Amino acid sequence: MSLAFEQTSRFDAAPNDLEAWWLPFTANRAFKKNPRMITGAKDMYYFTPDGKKIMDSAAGLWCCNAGHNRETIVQAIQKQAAELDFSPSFNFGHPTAFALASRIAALAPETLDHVFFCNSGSEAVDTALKMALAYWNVRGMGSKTRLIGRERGYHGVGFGGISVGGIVNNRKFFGGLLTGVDHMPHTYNRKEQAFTKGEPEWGAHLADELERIVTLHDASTIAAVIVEPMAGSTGVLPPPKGYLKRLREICTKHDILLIFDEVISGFGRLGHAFAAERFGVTPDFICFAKAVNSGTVPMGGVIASKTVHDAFMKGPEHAIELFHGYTYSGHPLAAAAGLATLDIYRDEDLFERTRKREQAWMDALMATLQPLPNVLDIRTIGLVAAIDLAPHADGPGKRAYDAMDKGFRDHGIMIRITADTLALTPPLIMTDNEMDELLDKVKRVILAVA
Ligand code: PXG
Repeated sequence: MSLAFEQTSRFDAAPNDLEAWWLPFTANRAFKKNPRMITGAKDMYYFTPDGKKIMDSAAGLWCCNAGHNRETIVQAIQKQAAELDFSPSFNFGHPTAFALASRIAALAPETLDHVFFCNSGSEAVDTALKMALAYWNVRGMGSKTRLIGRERGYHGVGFGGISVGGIVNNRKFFGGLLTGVDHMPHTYNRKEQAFTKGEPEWGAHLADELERIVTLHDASTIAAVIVEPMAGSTGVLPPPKGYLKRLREICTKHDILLIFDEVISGFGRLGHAFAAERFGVTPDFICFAKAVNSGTVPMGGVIASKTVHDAFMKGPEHAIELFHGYTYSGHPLAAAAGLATLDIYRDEDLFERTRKREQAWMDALMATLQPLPNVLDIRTIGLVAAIDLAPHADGPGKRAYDAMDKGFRDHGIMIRITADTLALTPPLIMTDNEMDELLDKVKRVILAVA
């Protein structure tokens, strides 16, 4: 066989062969036997290859907050690709990323004013953890190395993120993880909190567990605490009233940095630019990703406080201050998409709209879904909801898996699942009629798996 022939055949892999792509966080064998394929999207809907319209109740994966294939975002990406496809961000810069950084800093709480770009939520978490460690180093307090996370926390899939995270299956296969990590308890208690709309009354005292951990390890060994202000992936756990304020107080008292992982809660999901604003608590870092450009081009980042940033800005001016960064940090296409997305959020008042419709969403959701069979709890806040279903006799996860599958095949809706929980996080552009349609579809799906 000639080399030329071999090369042609290797580049001509059969387009419909599903074998090669090992899908992430997916039951691959079941998928490949009976795939759920998507070939198009517009606003609140996906389209299948056979032309079926599927309502997106998940904003993709909590990212397409402006809805799908928005014209101005598409155009911005096309224009940027034609003008500047890539430029290095080590030692060089381009105006679009600077403009986006300024816009993001302006949306963040006042003291958070420096934006470091990366390409995903996992990288954002690694970046914030590394910045926290390096900060104490440059301050001459290199003994502060411990990182404190929380049970049921999700901080992506990097080694830093799974170490501080608290989801057992994401940790147990991957060895010893980072050392020097401890975890606070999660804040969920069904007996005390079931069917709460918004922040539960019960649970603020759990923040005091941080005091116990500080007493155990001593503050001189602790660099940072990382939490999702609203735990998302684990099945939506809104923070108990007063909990985050208490965490902030304890961190401040002991000189420990506080990181909010807002990869899900950032950019409007809870009716504000950031959950920090909603809950009136300012961390030292915010991690973001996903909705920064409505999920169109991979992008993540960390917003750091002036205090942290300025601590690094010393030494000779030609010297690198932070030995960290990614080839695609501030990628022109991602940044252009980000600017166009922030324009949509502003021009369509999407954060405020979400804030104003929160009560109606929570009321309609409880009224429609609480009476249904197998519904053990519903948690809801912002434009988010999680519905816990009773596990099927065939084992945990089966009922929710069936709901996801039947939703897609029979009821025209894409539903995100985790264990036996259905998570609803629709694009913020959802109209009132679409909300009714969404709840009606979810109701049908829950009845179909009863
Ligand atoms: N932090 C948080 C709080 C997240 O929710 C990440 C970090 C990691 O982001 P990347 O971009 O590396 O995946 C996430 C991601 C779900 C779901 O349905 C949630 C995520 C990803 C995929 C699915 O709950 N969150």
